[in-house]
Amino acid sequence: MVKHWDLFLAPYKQAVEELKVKLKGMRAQFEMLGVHSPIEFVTGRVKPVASILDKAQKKNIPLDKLEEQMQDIAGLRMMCQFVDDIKTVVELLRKRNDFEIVEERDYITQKKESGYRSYHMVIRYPVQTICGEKKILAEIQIRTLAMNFWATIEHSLNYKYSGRFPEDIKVRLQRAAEAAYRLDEEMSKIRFEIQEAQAAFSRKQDAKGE
Ligand code: 0O2
Repeated sequence: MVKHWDLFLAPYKQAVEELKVKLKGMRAQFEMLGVHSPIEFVTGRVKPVASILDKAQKKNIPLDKLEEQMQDIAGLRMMCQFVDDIKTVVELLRKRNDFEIVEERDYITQKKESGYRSYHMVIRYPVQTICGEKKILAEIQIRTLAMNFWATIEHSLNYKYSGRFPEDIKVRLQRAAEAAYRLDEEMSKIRFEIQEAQAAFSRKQDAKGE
């Protein structure tokens, strides 16, 4: 018998799979044109049931209101090399007509107290099912590789300490966030040298037929 959660999560799974193909397709198009891709890689996941229940409890979301009130059951991440690429990706997403943008949260100009930086876009995405169209909410997080490195480490520590970090770890994480910010700044300054080197490298690979 299909379980209740499987039924509930099915459209979210479908949305994540479809959006992964579509967003990865954007990168492939840049590659095909032989120009710098603002998208380095794309990942996606459906929030595990235990995390859904956890978040619902923390944010006082009734289980029968998950569809409207939990925006990141379907989650996509787009990683970029440079901070400026994030803007390009956001613009590209705004131009699409296969979903509607519900909300945008800029944690890059307004970083979170933890040190977290990322650009969040909440979308309403239509999933085609055998019972008709179902619109679900999904969250796209757009961030640099450095932002992603920090967030991934912080997320696993958060899990270990259940969000209650010892003071020294909290301070170190904030310092690490500063370092990630400076790394992004430094990389932006030598962006054109990096891109030239990458273009030369890929031309060489193409010539070798790789
Ligand atoms: P998971 O495991 O990634 O799914 P809130 O959760 O209250 O801060 P809200 O309304 O859910 O806020 O929206 P927000 O902050 O735009 O998006 C929440 C998601 O952003 C989180 O999902 C994380 O993925 C990411 N995020 C937000 N703040 C932080 C942070 O300080 N550190 C890290 N590592 N990630 C963050 P979940 O459900 O927390 O977790």
